[in-house]
Amino acid sequence: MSEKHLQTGDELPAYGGKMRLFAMRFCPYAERSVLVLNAKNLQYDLVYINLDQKPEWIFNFSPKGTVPALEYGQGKAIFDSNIIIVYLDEKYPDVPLQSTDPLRRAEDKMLVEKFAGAQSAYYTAAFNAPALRPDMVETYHKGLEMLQKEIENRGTKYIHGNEPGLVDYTIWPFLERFLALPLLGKNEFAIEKTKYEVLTNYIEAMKNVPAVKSYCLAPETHAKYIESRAKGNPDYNMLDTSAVCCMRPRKKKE
Ligand SMILES: N[C@@H](CCC(=O)N[C@@H](CS)C(=O)NCC(=O)O)C(=O)O
Repeated sequence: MSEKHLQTGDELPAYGGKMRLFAMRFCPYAERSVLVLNAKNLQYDLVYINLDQKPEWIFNFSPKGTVPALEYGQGKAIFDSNIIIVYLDEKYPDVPLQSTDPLRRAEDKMLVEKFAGAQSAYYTAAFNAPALRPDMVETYHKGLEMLQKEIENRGTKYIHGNEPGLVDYTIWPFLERFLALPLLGKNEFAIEKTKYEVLTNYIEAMKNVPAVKSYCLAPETHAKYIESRAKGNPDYNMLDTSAVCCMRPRKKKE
């Protein structure tokens, strides 16, 4: 498994007999799939794609050339993070990640929907700062307040329950990236402990979930990637080849 992002002209690696996830290391949607694969202890290969110079073959797996796409059997794939994670949960039920109660599943989906405004505000702040308006910052905080309230009301450690579920793995990749915004001078996006105590505890708990810990990146690392993308030159290959399992960026050897 290489951290290098394959690009136009690069060959599709030989199929190794395991499921393959086509991803981009900094994509929050791809991260959802990685977390669910990890949570279910499934064997898989990861193939990273340069999204600015896409290899031709990505379109065989994902018609729009977006990631994530999951090759579940040789040459056969599904795409879109929400489709992939529900597929994985239903196909591999040993570690169930959704409630058995249809109403709770509906509530989880509504929660993700209500959180979408915060995600959009994040994208504008990170990648299109001149377009950022005060109402977007408000929407961002409304999303965080809603999430905090939901965690409080449910009274469980994670949103799903006493273990994380699909709803947690769907939202987490964005929370992970939100923590980078103050490092980019966007202090109005800080998740202050005084206001967000329950949410902050939740964030700390999520960082320690094994499925998350092995893939999550430090805010400094996200900030560095965001800066490169905002400047129009995303540095897809900025991580050390093996720098996948750390909360902190690796110190370069002097
Ligand atoms: N709704 C999709 C969104 C996926 C998405 O937008 N992925 C981005 C990377 S984070 C992508 O592939 N961008 C390349 C493109 O749009 O051409 C999902 O949930 O999987």
